[in-house]
Amino acid sequence: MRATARAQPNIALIKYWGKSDTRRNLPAVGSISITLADLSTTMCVEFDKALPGDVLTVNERDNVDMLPRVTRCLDTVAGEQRHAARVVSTSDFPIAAGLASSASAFAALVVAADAAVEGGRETAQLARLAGAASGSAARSLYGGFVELENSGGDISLRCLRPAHEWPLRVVVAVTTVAQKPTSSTAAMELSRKTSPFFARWVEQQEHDLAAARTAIASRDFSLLASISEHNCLKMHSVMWASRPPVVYWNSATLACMQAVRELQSRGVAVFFTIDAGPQLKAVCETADEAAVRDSLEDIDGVEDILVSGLGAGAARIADA
Ligand code: 2P0
Repeated sequence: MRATARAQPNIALIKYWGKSDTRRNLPAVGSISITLADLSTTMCVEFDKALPGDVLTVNERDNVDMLPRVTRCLDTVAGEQRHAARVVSTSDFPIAAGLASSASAFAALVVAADAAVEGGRETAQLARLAGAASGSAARSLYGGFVELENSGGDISLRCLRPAHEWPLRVVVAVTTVAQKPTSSTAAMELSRKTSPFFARWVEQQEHDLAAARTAIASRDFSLLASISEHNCLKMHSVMWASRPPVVYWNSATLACMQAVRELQSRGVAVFFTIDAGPQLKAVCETADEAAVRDSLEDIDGVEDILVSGLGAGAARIADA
């Protein structure tokens, strides 16, 4: 009753922000993401009848904060009558800092837990279970360019294009690894309840999804760049206009945006996106990776640069 899985975080280009059903954790909008290849979370789940309760270790430390969410997720995969579980999670990148660590963590968790109980579920079912735990996690079950749709009360996912067909690169400028001040879950609810822009955000999402689908189908980098940046800035405008406002950026985030603008004015094929955290993710063509990296790494306040290609979805791996 033990299994290990590995999953990669994903970066949304057309963002999920806001829920239509908080109890079932259903998103108010569809989203499109890219799954990364070179950052990952490895999750080992072992059900053990000798254990008095679930235990969670994250990066070699006991973690009680995330334990209730992990317990709920394990209940949905293995049933509430299951044995308690020993869960060991290891991520090779900063967690809870706007780098989508909950996506890779919950994607890996459902795959490992299902394998540990020999559940034999299809990827689509595993994605629904991961999405119920963390909306963005559903997308990490798939590789490449992934669309998540909220179709009549349930989510469905599909791969729009596998990674090898359009091998873009992602350069992440890490501006702080401090944990974020407001969780995405709380900030989304604040946006829905108080932001005057929230309804317009939801209304316009179908347009942005359609444009991104077209861009991905035709590998049109400039169309993907313009719709992704616009969608990202709209999401942050919704947050900024919430009461109290939710601002995840710092001055280095803005300096990185400016650097991307300068690269673009020199003809470099690059665009930025920013999630619920202060890191800037620059997406570029392979040939431009070095120029993007060189430009971002010298900016004051940039603590680290992570680079990744696009990769595959979550999968079971051999136990350590
Ligand atoms: C996304 N984010 O599409 C958006 C963009 C952050 C900004 O999905 O409440 O951890 O657990 O469903 O998945 C982060 O939110 O939220 C997120 P819950 P999750 O990637």
